Amino acid sequence: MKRILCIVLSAMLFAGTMAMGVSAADGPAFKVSSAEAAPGSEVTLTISVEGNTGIVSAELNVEYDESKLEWTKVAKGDWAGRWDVAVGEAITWFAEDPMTNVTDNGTFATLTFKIKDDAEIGLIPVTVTYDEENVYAVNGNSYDNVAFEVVAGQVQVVNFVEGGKIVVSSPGKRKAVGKTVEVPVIIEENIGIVSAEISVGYDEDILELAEVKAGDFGGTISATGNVITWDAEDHSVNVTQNGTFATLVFNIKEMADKETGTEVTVAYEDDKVYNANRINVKMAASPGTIFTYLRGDINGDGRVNNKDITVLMRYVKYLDIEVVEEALNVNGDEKVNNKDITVLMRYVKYKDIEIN
Ligand SMILES: [Ca+2]
Ligand SMILES: [Ca+2]
Repeated sequence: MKRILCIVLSAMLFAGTMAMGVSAADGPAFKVSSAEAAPGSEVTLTISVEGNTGIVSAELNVEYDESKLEWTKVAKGDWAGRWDVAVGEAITWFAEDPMTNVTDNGTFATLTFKIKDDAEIGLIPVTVTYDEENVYAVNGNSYDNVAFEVVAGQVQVVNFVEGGKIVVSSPGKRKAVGKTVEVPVIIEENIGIVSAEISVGYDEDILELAEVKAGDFGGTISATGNVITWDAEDHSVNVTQNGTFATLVFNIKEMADKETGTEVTVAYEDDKVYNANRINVKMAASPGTIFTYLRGDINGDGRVNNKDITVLMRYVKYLDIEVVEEALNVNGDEKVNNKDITVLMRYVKYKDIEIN
């Protein structure tokens, strides 16, 4: 009998998508909502009433696949009256006043299920059934059955969970061509991972990835080319901390666009970031931007020449001209003053010293 019911339900579900919109408008319906989650997690579904023409009682049986779902909680809905709700039992409601039909729509009950750890990826139908004698309205002294359509819901079992962010930091200041820049890759709002393989993207004409330093996540971390691989010490225990995952050290080879800088991105394949249950973790990834400058290029035109000396002289005297601030302190001491002008003059003319 149960097997037959299952087949009938599957068929209903198949036709469900097309029939759904129509059914609600046509007349009274019990509608089960749908949800999506990974094995091991909980989902909450509602049984709602639509198109109610008036009833004084309803008793619904919850139908689901017990090999894939574990029913963990049930809560009564919005209506006043007498309720009898318990996990694994039929949900029973009687109107407060047996003489007055309730015509409200809305939530009849809320069901919580845990998706079993070994549930396969796919759809699990969840629906309700009722004995026609158990859903009825009052008409004077007679209690008449009311036919409700049932719209099944479903739990979509997926192999991923969403949460957390991988953020590439952006250095606050412009960095000089020829020097190195450290770019921390930060994990925020971590929902728990045990392994991550992340590739770093950057403009190879401008940057060269010189080194990847381990962050604060413990376990083992290594880098091959632009791919960083991290594994927790124990693959059965999620690491949920936040903070620096790794620090990228780049050599700056060339000037980046003065206005837009150069981007450093992170990306990963779906199955390369996962948690202790071997469920993929989908994290948002956001890039960082590095702005660069040429040492001695005070006016930011991409060349180092006499104009920079003039602009620096004017800046030191009048402070009334736009400059590349990071380039001003030519000799690298504490101040921007005449000494910087002198050093820049020598640098432009003879190129026989290092400048900042
Ligand atoms: Ca210049
Ligand atoms: Ca100085």
